[in-house]
Amino acid sequence: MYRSLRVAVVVPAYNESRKIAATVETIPDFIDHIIVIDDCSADDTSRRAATGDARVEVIRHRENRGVGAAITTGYRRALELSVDVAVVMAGDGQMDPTDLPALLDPIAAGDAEYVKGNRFLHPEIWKAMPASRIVGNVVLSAVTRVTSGYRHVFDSQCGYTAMHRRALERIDLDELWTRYGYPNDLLSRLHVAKARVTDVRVRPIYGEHWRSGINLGTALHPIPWVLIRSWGNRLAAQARQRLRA
Ligand SMILES: Nc1nc2c(ncn2[C@@H]2O[C@H](COP(=O)(O)OP(=O)(O)O)[C@@H](O)[C@H]2O)c(=O)[nH]1
Ligand SMILES: [Mg+2]
Repeated sequence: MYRSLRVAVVVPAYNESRKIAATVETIPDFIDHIIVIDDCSADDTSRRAATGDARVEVIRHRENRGVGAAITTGYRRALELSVDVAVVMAGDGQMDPTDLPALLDPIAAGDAEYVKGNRFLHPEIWKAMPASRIVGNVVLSAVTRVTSGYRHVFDSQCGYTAMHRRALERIDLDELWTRYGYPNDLLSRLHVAKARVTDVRVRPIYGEHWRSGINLGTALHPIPWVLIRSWGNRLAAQARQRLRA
């Protein structure tokens, strides 16, 4: 429990056998459930995720479906468990568990329904985040302000987030984009659902061995297409809302 909220942490993991146990072990005691989704890894991610901690549950996809699909599976399980908040934390140790209270406080205070990390609010960003990532992220964040409708949010690619069940229930999880680009798509859908969204400062972590499935290739294709699709979907859904009103 965190300030009377029951909280699940959803951990998408794909070939994270080196990092997953350490990620799970650092999740603080006030978290009630840890849902690891092994997205059909070729290594022993599932086995290593089961650290013996009674809060941990490992769900394995029978085929690789992408990070967005893995998070969707975790969100569904969180809804089944009737938690108040579902947090997403990557399985690669790039998110600092000491930032969890910062993510949860605006929800506990009733100020937001979706809180996302913003590494650009942290002074270490310029040293920690590789230059190519900064450039790509600034471009995608600026475009996502337009496509999502949330003009005040930045660092759209930060996957460290917390969502209240009330917002989660208003999103059609079947429709969510399943691969890279999902956080941008989710933001557009949250805007249609009229969710209150806020950014909080989180620490950027790029360890010595960091790697990512995102490269110039994914940044150019398919992410721009996902953004255009999300933008179109949002404008169409909001036009329908206005017609009904
Ligand atoms: N690359 C990749 N990562 C996945 C997939 N499914 C789940 N993930 C997890 O999603 C998280 C974020 O992925 P990552 O490639 O590190 O993205 P980045 O940190 O945003 O650059 C990691 O914990 C991955 O293990 C998948 O199909 N591909
Ligand atoms: Mg990563």
